[in-house]
Amino acid sequence: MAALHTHPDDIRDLFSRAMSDMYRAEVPQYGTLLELVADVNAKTLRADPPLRACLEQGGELQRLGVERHGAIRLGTAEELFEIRRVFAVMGMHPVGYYDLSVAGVPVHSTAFRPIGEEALRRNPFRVFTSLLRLDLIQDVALRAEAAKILSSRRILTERVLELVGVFEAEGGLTPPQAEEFVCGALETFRWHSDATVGFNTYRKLHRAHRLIADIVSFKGPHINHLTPRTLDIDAVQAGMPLRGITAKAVIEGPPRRKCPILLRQTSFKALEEPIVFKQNGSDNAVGTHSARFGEIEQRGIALTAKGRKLYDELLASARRDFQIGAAGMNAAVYEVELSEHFRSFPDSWAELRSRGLAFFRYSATAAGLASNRGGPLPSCLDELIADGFLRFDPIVYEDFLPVSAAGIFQSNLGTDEQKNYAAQSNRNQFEAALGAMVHNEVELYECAERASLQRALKQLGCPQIALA
Ligand code: OOG
Ligand code: NI
Repeated sequence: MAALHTHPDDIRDLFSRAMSDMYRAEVPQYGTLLELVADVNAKTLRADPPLRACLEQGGELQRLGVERHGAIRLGTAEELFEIRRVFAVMGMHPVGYYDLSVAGVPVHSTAFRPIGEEALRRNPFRVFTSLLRLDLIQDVALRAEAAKILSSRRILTERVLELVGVFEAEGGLTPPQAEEFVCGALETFRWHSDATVGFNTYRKLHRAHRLIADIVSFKGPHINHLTPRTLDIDAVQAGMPLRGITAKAVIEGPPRRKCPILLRQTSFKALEEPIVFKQNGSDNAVGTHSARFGEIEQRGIALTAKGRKLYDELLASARRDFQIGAAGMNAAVYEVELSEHFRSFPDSWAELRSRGLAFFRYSATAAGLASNRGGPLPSCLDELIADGFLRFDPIVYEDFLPVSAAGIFQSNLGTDEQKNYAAQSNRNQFEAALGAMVHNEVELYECAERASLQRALKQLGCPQIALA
């Protein structure tokens, strides 16, 4: 990238702000949610100075107010391929593979997100991107019809594709090009209240699965939610009804803990929106569709493969022992049950570290740097930490959770729509469509941890420990 180019991180920042403005204008309830989140965050920071200090240390405070993610659903392999190129312009790369078929949702997904530490700090905005799996639709005729409808749409403007070409050839976009790109990209994610199909076709697609109707019936992959970050998701969940927002029954993910792990999420229910269907002879022309909602997330520490295995086991056992009723009955009991099941998951940073369950960012302390100049330091990591020469802070989990994502999908599709597909993860097919391999998220956290440790130990003058 040359100096005259706008940095991809800056293009992403422009894009996430433009998306936020657009979504707030399109979905007023989302604006109400943002106000609630801002209030809760301010109150939490006032009440918890150590938390404030911790966020400050991690460079998190200034990025608290920006949206963390959005989601789209694509119809074809070609669309996924092109969207990868579009996101690359904004420094967003595919991380992780999520098979949602296990939960009865006929899609598989990845998250386009920034990868480097600096990029994440600048603006962490990511887009959970799902690809429809027509192969999971039993009705062969309907499958063919859906494929035909999808094959004739173009979700990107000519100009955006052209600018992607410029980016790839020149290694960047100039500021005016970047602005034009963001403006044009926005068109792809905009809501269209006019369907590209008649009402009867819509109904047929809808009967097969609401998600199929949502993906196939429209001009493009409208952004279906945006998600701000909260420091206290339980407070936001409790606050939603007070502001006239209908919240999903339970918070997805781990229970509330002293040391938050992974990701907790909740959402408000999708809105019923008026749609003008294509007029086809006697085909009825007006109706409604619900797709767009709002979500909130609270992120905790990234877990190692070992930690993640324990999380998956405990969650599965909780869900086996206690199933939440379809209408959201027993939500309070669910929270209690979940906490019970997670008792065996350590809830202190020190133990999460010593048992190799989570990832940390290491740094040399002022005392460590001073001692380094004065003489030899302890020769093992634990001692450096015990003596206060080396500190460790949680690395934030930047990805998604398949069981939680399925819960978010389901609550916005209506709980009566659970369909069971055999688990048939098809990562190869997904990556072939994408035209690239997805990054392995655990490896990214491992690298970040290792790099921080090497840097800190070098500053302390004992780089040999890093390799031990
Ligand atoms: C995506 C649902 C998943 C999340 O945060 O886990 C998701 C969708 O409904 O398209 O956004
Ligand atoms: Ni989401």
